[in-house]
Amino acid sequence: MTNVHTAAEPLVTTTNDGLDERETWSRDRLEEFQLEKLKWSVRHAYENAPMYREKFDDAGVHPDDIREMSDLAKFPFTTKEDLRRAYPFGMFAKPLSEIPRIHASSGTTGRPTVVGYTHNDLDAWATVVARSMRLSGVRPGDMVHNAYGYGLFTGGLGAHAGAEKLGCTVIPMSGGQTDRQVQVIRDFKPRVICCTPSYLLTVMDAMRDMGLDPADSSLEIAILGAEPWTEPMRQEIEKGLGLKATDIYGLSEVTGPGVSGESVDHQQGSTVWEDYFYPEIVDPDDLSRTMPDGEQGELVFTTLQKEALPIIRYRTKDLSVLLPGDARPAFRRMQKITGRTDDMIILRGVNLFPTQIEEIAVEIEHLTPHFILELHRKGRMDSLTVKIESVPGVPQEDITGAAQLLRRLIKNRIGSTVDVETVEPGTLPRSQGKYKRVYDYRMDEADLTRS
Ligand code: DLL
Repeated sequence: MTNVHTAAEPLVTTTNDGLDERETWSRDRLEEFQLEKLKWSVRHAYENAPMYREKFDDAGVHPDDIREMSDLAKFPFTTKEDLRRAYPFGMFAKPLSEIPRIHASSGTTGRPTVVGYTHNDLDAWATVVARSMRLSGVRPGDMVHNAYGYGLFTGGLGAHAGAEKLGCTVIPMSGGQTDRQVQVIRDFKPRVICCTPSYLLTVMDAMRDMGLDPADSSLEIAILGAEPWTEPMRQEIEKGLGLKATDIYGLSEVTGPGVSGESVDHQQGSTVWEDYFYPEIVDPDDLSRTMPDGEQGELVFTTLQKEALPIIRYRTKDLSVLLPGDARPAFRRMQKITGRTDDMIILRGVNLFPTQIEEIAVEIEHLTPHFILELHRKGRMDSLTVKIESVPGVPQEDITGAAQLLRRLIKNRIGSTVDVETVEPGTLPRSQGKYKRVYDYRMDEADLTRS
């Protein structure tokens, strides 16, 4: 047994097979720990972050009200807007002198949200990423090609620290310069790649363009996240590269990648590191309703040990379901994210998520997984065009047939009538990180119609 230093609970024992002791706890032991840490975290937020004191006072709640985990539901939510209002450092519960690192997430609109970490927070973050990677089949001594972006985005440095902590050799590639990435994979022969699923498609295409068969690469494990992706996409990636693809989830407001990670043996949703992040599922249409495990809703997280930026009941806007543990029985899993409440497209009254289109598109022969969605407004009617690349070298009549099939399957399975436009291979923008799939021109066109 060796001792490893981690966050607020300073010493965690590591058993010889590399699991830290908490990973082997019973549910009861974990719940006891969670309650103790929740009390600490709520009090820490109240006493050191004025926004929380104000919020809790307004809601008539106090840290003393936490007697059991279910008391958390009495506390108000935290939102991205709270962080934006506090821009840049207003929600920090520690002075900057104790914060060696900041990150920020740009979001699609408005000010970025800025997050900070103490040394203990950074260590805790590395611990959860290391656990996630281990669960994905990565072992000390493996070489890890890290193509998550380094910088303000948490992906690059987060995955990097976790892989180092696990005892791997890290290639700090960051995103972009895809031809160079392919060369490095060919020459250094990493076993593991970390990047967004859409960027891995870009890398696969680049391999093919360079005359290489992606299945011949040294890669055996891909740890993919930062954006929604579907089971058919997993199969496409696994088949193309001849590897196992696992999911990693996280968000900067809660820590970064590693809030949960998926077991390579099960590939059935990712294990939430509940000793650091307490998950709840709430009904997005009635936030006062906490949903039981097994039911879908919006994920909400409370940090249990974070020092620099404690987060109480953060509304992620991500839709998921909490499930019983698999590889780490005490820790619940979350089902793969199907979409964000923000990404939901309402097309003439029918709700749809880009992932539903991905699921169908990836299965159709002669079409590639490269597609974007364009929303237009024609008069009073909204319309959705799926622009999708065809496979190189396929005769036009087969491409037309594939486009018709896609249109029909979307109508049958989702209930929406869409336009499908196939485009030449290689003409849509390629992902360099998080892929922007939806282009919404409806507001511009509504303005044009009015003027
Ligand atoms: O994307 C952290 C991360 C980096 C996770 C690398 C995994 C790998 P943000 O930039 O703050 O942080 O974006 C967080 O990305 O609320 C989800 O909507 C989405 N997201 C993250 N991981 C997944 C995933 C990072 N595995 C937002 N599946 C989250 C689906 C994901 N969506």
